[in-house]
Amino acid sequence: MNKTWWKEAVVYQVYWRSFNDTDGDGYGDLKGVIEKLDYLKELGVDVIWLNPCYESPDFDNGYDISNYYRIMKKAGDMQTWERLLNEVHRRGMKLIMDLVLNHTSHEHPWFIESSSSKDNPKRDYYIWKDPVEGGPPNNWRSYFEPSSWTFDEKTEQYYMHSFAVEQPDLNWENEEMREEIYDMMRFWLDKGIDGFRLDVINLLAKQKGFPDSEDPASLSYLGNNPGIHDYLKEMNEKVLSHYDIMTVGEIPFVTPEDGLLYVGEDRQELHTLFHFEVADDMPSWDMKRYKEIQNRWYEGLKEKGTNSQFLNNHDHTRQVTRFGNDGEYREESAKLLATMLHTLPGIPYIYQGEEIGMTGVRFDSIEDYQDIAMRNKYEEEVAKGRDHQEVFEELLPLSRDNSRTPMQWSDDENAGFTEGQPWMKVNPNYPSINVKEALKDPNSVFYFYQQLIRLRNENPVMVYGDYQDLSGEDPDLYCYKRTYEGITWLVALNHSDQQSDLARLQLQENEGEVLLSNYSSPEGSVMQPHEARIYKISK
Ligand code: ISL
Repeated sequence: MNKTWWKEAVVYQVYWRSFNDTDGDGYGDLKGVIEKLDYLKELGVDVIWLNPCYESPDFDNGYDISNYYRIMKKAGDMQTWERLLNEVHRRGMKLIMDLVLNHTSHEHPWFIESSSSKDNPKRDYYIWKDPVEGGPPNNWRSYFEPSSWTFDEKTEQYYMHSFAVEQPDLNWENEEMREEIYDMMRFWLDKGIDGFRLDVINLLAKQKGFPDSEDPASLSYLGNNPGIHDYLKEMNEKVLSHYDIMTVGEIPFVTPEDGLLYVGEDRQELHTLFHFEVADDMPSWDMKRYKEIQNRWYEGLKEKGTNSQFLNNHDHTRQVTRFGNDGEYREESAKLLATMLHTLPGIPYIYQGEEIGMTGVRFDSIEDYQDIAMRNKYEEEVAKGRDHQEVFEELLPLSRDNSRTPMQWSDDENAGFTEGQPWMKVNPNYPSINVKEALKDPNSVFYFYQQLIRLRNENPVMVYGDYQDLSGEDPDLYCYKRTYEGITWLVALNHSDQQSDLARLQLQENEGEVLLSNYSSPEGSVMQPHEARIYKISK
């Protein structure tokens, strides 16, 4: 595998609307991101992934774009965005933009024209179908609605939306539309950005003939359809290959074999991907399943493609709550999960607040939750006659709002996020979990992340090393080797609330030097609850 800057990067995801508000409107903004760049530089991250900040009516927090060439007023303006890019580059960091190409907002001029009449020149920029037996063209549901079709009274046809009604899918079979997308991508790349995070990029191609699905709830029929690789090869040939950039595809419903078709270095499509075998399909921690997934993806991509490592983002609740221990061992657990993500094969992603061990929330009422996915699902289930409270309790743990509460900067009001009314309630634990506290405590989760990132910068074994799991079916211990150019590291993780003895794995850890641990005196074979150790075993 050849060496490249993006393989060696640690990426920090800025969900700007919850990051830092400088104008008091209760939403974060781009000026707020600029204000905190020195903080990110101190953490040591290389790349910033900025969630969508293009003009949008904001039904889905910016993932419903109404103008690809303008900045959403809530976030700022183009001049501020350009200052942000310059300030990021001035600090030696890079910026990748989140880009949504599967759908636009229903308020995008293209859709306003397309929906105005059947013979409008832009009609075919979107997916329109006649009713079938007086109803939707097929039985597909969408991520956010019971059906992926909405009837337009004016033109008496249905249009397709893989997500909300307000997010009509683009028709990628239309070459003119594709060329307009490529022009827009060049517009941003020519401004100097360093790449894209491509939203549900494997959904661009639709099943030929739009047949009914045997399992509408699976949604998997929305992705990986014939033609998708043709579109991505064209995008790469016409746009991406002309720039020294990083592209990461958000690619649900794939196994390693399918994933390799998107990110194989011989494929000329994308550089790397997020798969969702954990984030979408493993509701809570399952060590044996996690190891199996990691081992299968390592073998599937080995020497051919690059994976990502993440356990939370703006769509998935905070990892220390969902997959760790956010109570008695919160800091140890946050550090253990970080050690795992930064030493497993793949590019590690840090979601804002993860570096100080921020936790998920449990608000009391559906009124406290803003996310369209949760609100729609709640309405859909209650409409079936189900008990409100039961539905609410069921949706709570995986609600996307869990990870969208404001960044906790200090114990000041609203955690120092805003001087206005925050768009989303702040997690009530902010007085004790915040950046100000973390920067004062040499043993904080923040400084542990800083050490992990520094280790990565200084040791290619973390980036390019082979991987071998040594802990098999052990339900609590996850221990694996990374080897590169004669150097061998052993990572030992005790993901449990009890002590675990490494002796049961017959490892030679006692021959190694402890490079990093989340406990002050890592010694002997007995590991403390949620203890993580990185050993250098041999030159
Ligand atoms: O949110 C999820 C499950 O909780 C994911 O399945 C997510 O909906 C899916 O991965 C697509 O996410 C992306 O596209 C959506 C947008 O709402 C998400 O925020 C974005 O990450 C539509 O653009």
